[in-house]
Amino acid sequence: TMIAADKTYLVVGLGLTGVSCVRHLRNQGKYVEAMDSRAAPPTLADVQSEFPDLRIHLGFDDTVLASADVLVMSPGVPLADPAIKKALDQGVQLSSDIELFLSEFNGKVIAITGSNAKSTVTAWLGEALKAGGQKTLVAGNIGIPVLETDHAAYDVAVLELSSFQLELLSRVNADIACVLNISEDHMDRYETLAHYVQAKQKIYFGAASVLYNRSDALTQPLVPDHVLKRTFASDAPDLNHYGLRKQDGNEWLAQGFDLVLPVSEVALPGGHNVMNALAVLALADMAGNDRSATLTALTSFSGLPYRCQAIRERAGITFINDSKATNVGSTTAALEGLVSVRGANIHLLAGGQAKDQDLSPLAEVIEQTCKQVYAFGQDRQQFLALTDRAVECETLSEAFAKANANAQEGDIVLLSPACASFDQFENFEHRGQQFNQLVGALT
Ligand code: UMA
Ligand code: ADP
Repeated sequence: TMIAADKTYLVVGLGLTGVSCVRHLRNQGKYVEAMDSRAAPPTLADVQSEFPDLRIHLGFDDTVLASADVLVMSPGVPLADPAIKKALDQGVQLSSDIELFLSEFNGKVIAITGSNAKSTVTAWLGEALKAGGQKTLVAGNIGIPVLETDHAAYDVAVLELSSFQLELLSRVNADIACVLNISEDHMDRYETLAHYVQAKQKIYFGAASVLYNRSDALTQPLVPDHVLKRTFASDAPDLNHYGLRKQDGNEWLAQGFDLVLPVSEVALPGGHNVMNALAVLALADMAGNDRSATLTALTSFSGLPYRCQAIRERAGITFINDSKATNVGSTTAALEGLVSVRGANIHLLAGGQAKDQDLSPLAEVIEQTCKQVYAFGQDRQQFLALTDRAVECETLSEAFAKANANAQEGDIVLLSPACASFDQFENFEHRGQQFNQLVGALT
């Protein structure tokens, strides 16, 4: 007798996402093959030992792509890749880990994107919801593939979604969707800023409620009237919305006219983190979280590593690790936040892969905040062209040695590269670890 053949799922990309997809689909008894564009993806040996009978195709192959029923795409593979595009044009179905997750998960979904602050807000909100007694899954672009854990065990999922992950979805149908902010990033993958914004805006498709940044027009959703809308920004808020209010010389996080928490009690430093705290407050309220649990999280969260993290003070010099700053917006936030507390005495280590972004907005803030810039990595010439305060270095360790030699008591040595790390490191964590080792080795 004939057995109706099940669909063939072709997992494209063998990074964290791809491996989680292979595992998940196999657990469900699906027929899976895998493909990676690289001759030797770094995970290959591990994947082969975990799935000895998995067919793995190295190099994109038009015939294999066309004969699959579903492509389960990884975010690091551009949909515009000619081989992928051809298969999709021929009618092969598009899917992804996030799409599979959304189709299976029964709990509440809170979806968060933005050019910066995604991971911080996602993790912070996760803490607030857990403190409020909700079984909370925190996953996505933050570094935990959504299919990695058994999602049946959770009431609510807080998902950090990148523009690459959003591109792979049609309707997200989130209970709450949020775009935190938009500034230029990933211009090596997008033709224009408008294409990047369009990918971010997909997060609002089908949402029951939305939160956006009312001082950032690009975050504003085009959604039907019945969708509940809340906003946050640093100005005084209208009824039900979130912002800052002054009373008796003190600044407060506020909802409408209600003062909620003094800004001085927010756990993380810097004006950008006050905005992040407002977003967490708003999202937690929208999720029906207990307010006192939210306040506990807002005042006690210890932050994530490699985001403007003070590592050490030695001989009066403070070393700060902001390796996660991979674009102009995040480096600007670090420089502006630090200058407001410590003055214009920053030695900035920057460089790597500039991803075709326009670095020119950095010129002025560097003038106002930095004593010197130490430009390293692949696109260092772009920093040297930007400011006469920049000196050329090949590597991070050379940049660090020069900065440390020049820094005086009261100065800050800041790693905030405004670039991706992939020219000289595995990822931003690896770059951050190297900075910490250099700091730790100082005697
Ligand atoms: N690659 C190939 N060929 C392939 C597949 C991948 O060359 O066939 C390359 C990609 O170009 C990329 C690298 O391999 O340089 C990793 O890509 P991937 O899609 O395999 O990545 P994963 O390991 O699955 O990790 C992804 C996210 N990575 C990217 O979007 C590039 C991780 O975000 C995320 O944490 C993880 O899924 C879990 O959801 C990282 C990231 O850099 C932190 N994200 C970008 C950002 O935040 O700016 C968007
Ligand atoms: P993402 O996940 O979007 O990359 P992170 O929370 O990991 O966001 O932070 C990335 C970088 O952006 C860090 O350098 C951090 O200090 C900076 N950052 C955090 N919040 C903001 C904000 N509201 N505006 C600008 N930069 C921010």
